[in-house]
Amino acid sequence: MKTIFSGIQPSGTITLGNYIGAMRQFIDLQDEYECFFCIVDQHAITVPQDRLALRQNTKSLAAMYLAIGIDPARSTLFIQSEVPAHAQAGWMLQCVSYIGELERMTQFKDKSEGKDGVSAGLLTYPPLMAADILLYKTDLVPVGEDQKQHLELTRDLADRFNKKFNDIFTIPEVRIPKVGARVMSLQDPSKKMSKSDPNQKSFISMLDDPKQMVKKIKSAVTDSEGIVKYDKENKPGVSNLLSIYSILSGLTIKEIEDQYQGKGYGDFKSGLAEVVVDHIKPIQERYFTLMESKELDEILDNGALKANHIAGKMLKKMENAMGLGRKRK
Ligand code: ATP
Ligand code: LTN
Repeated sequence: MKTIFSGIQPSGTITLGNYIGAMRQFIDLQDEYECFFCIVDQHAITVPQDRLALRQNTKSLAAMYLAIGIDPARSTLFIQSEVPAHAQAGWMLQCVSYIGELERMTQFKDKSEGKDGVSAGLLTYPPLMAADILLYKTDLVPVGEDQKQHLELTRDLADRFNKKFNDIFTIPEVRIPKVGARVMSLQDPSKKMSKSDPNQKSFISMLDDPKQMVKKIKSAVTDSEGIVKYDKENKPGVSNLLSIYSILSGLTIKEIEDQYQGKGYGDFKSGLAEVVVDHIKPIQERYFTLMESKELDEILDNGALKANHIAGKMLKKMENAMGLGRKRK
């Protein structure tokens, strides 16, 4: 069986963008692959986090993974900081990374631009991500469009390590969904929807109450034309809403355009709000039950146990390849 690895940062509440771009694809993949899903809390601390909020977001993300349909009997769900091999392997991969290539990462540029006191961790974020992936001999990494560049770097680092030291890493492939790989902000459709956006109206959180979701959709930026039509260049706001509608309802864009022909954005937005609420409500119900249960800790304990075992073996191979410590089997 081939292996899948993906990670999400507990840097806020999961948005509809994270769900559509990444998490939604995880569910079906569980049938065909051995899957590892990680809560990457060490990546989250590359920007300032409140201690209590980080803990809460970590637990909440674990419950959300399960609520959307991750099955702990088939997939391994764990917290990155509970598997020390990630940070150890991340360090080794930092030592085979070049500063120049890290500075070229657009996520680094976006998150550091105009900021004082940018952490070194923000720059060395990608080799830690490469460690996450490479420790599990991952074949495929399902992510949203914004992570493509990090995946390319991961492949370069794996290849460089294999050639320089020993041929131990599998070179992973990226898997980006055909539709919904980049859900845009509701307030600025030129920017991706992001859970750490300070403007709450720009994203729909998977935990927003239905009234909030309706309100946010109603105030989403569109244009003055009043025609429901997909045109990414000239009508980015409407096109973004159409994509969300299509993905969650299963209708084609054309079917939705036909349905709202001659109607204004008011009707279209009401229809979309209904689709979004109907889709998210059952997920929220499962989420709240899980947050109350003891099951969550047990699942994370088991996940960490399994991940430590597998990652520990690859870490030893890496140390042997680089000559760290004494030779071990
Ligand atoms: P942050 O705002 O803290 O950077 P984020 O919302 O961008 O967080 P991540 O934790 O970095 O989310 O990403 C989790 C997964 O969701 C990744 O696979 C990423 O590609 C995907 N993703 C994030 N935002 C979007 C989006 N707007 N559309 C589609 N996929 C997305
Ligand atoms: N960088 C990713 C989160 C992430 C990840 C990973 C995704 C960390 N490690 C390993 C896939 C595989 C992000 O910001 N979305």
